[in-house]
Amino acid sequence: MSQDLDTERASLFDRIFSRAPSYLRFIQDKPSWILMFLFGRTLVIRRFDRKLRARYAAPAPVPGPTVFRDVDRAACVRGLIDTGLAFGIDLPAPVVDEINTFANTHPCYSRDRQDRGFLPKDVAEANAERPNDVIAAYYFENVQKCAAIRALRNDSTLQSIARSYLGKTVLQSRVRMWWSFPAKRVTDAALVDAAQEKFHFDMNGWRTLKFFFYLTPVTESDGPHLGILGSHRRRAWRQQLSLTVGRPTEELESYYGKEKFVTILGGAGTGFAEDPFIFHAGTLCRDRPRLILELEFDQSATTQDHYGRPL
Ligand SMILES: O=C(O)CCC(=O)C(=O)O
Repeated sequence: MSQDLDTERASLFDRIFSRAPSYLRFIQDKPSWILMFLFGRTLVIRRFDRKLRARYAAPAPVPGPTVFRDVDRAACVRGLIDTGLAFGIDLPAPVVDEINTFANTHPCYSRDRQDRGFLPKDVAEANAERPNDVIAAYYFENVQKCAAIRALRNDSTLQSIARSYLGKTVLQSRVRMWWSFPAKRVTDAALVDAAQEKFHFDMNGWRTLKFFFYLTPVTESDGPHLGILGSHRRRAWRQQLSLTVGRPTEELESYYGKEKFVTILGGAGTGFAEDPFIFHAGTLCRDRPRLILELEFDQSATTQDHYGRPL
C-alpha cells in the first residue's frame, strides 16, 4: 500500500514537472488562465460558465470549403454533449496521402531534443544515440507548411461542429501532429510527457474541443486513443478538487465502470471529436508507429501552441 502511495506521489510530481512549462506559457499568454486552471475542474463552476457565457447551439452552416462528406454535424454535437466523444468525421484518402507524404519527408522532433530532427523512417538511428527510446516525435509549428493541414484548420464542417459545441465563435485553433513509436526503453516520465498510458483530462481553456485524425491504421497494438464516456459530466469530488489532471486507471475503473472505457480503432483517415475534459489517454504502440493529427478549437484567444510556438 505505502509503495503504491509512493508510486502515485512520484507520478504526481512527474506530471506536475512535465506540464509546468506549458502551464507557465499559458499564464504568460493569458493571465486569467490561472482562474480557469483552478476552478475550471469543478463541475458546478463549469456548468455555471456554460449557462452564463455560452450555451450549446444547433450546428449552423459555416461558409467555406470542407473536405468532409456525409458528416452528421447534429449527431456529432449530441454525442459530444452526452459522452464527450463523436465519431465518423473521417478524412478522405487524398488528404490522408497528402499529410502522410508531408510527414514522411519532414523531420519530426522529440520534446527533449528539439534541436535534433529525424525522418520517421530513421527512428532506430535516433534511438541509438539516446539512453531511452523516443515514444513521441512532433512536427511543432512546421505542420503549418502542409497545405492540407492548413485547410483543415478552416474547414467549415469542423468549424460548424466546434462553434455549436463551444457555444461561441471559435477564436483559435491549435494544431499538433506527432508520431507515436513502438519503444522498449521507456521511462515513466516520458510516458507522462507524451500522455501515454496515463488517464488525464486537459485544462487548456474553459471550453475547448479536439478533433483527432489517425493517419496510419490503428489496431489494439498500434497505440489506440482511449476515452471514458461521459466523464466530462460526472466526476468524483476527489477528482474535481485535485490539482493534478491525471488519475490512476484503477480508480477510474471502479468509479465509472469498465463499460464506459472506449478504445478507438480505425483505418488511416479515421477521425473523431473529443471534449478533452473527459478522461482520456494514448497508449504505447507495440507493433507499428502511429501518426496522428490533433486540431484543438478554443473559444478564447491565444497566440501560442502547447509548446510556446506561434500558432
Ligand atoms: O496520444 C494520444 O492518443 C493522446 C494524447 C493526449 O491525450 C494528450 O496529448 O493530451
